[in-house]
Amino acid sequence: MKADHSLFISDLHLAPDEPATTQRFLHLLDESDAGAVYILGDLFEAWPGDDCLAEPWPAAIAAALRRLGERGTRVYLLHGNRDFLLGPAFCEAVGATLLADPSVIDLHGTPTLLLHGDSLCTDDLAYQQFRRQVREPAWQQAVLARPLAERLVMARQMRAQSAADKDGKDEGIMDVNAEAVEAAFRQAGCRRMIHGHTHRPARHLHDVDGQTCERWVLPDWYAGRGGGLRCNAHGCTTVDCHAE
Ligand code: LP5
Ligand code: MN
Repeated sequence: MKADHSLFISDLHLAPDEPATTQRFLHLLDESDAGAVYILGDLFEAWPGDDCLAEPWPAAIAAALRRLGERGTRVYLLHGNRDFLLGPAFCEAVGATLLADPSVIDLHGTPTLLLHGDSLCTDDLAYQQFRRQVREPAWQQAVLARPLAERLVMARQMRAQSAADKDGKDEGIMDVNAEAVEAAFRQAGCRRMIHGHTHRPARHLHDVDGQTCERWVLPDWYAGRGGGLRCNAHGCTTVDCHAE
């Protein structure tokens, strides 16, 4: 019987050339006795399509998540802005359920809104335009029809372009927009939200129409950092997975 708590993580940005981060992630999975693990986007640094599961490294990550499921933990995934091409083959290999972004879940009795977080960064107009394009089914089909090697080159070009664009952006526009946060709370009709993406871990309180709402921002796993959020019927507490 699994413990009655859930674990939330995001922004691991796993990549084969960062084996220490992968090890910390696998260790967290091995140690976890959560009833459910929610991965709220950007599990991978870049996901070029599920056909990369033919390669050993992505297959090993999928297998580790599958073992977690076999030990009785339910696994849920949301797309991030780096792994929006995660598809049915990956979910099937893992035994995971893909959740829409946004989704409201009943988290041990508290309705809770889950998002990756990028949709809340509405001041970043260039990013929102990019997001709309890459979430178009027709764009995704056309891209997935290209050979994997070509997609890997495109992913590198996109990363380079994104890094260059970010250099010229004000830090403020790369954070969530307060009105977008309030609108998301109102639309979901709940008072707790969990998201990642901004790499600014914190617990924020928002006043929405006179009600206090709680917004948890998950940490990224870059540069030896890492962690998540553990929630049960009594509330949520942060989990530290920094390198020792
Ligand atoms: O990711 P990060 O932290 O650097 O910045 C994000 C926003 N950028 C993105 C772009 C992604 O990093 C691109 C990587 C995708 C990898 C997987 C794709 C696999 C597809 C393979 C097949 C094609 O999400 C950044 C935000 C920032 O978060 C903070 O919120 O500001 O937004 C941008 O930088 C948007 C840019 O301004 C515009 C997008 C640049 C990409 C344009 C591609 C052009 C060249 C492509 C050639 C094929
Ligand atoms: Mn992200």
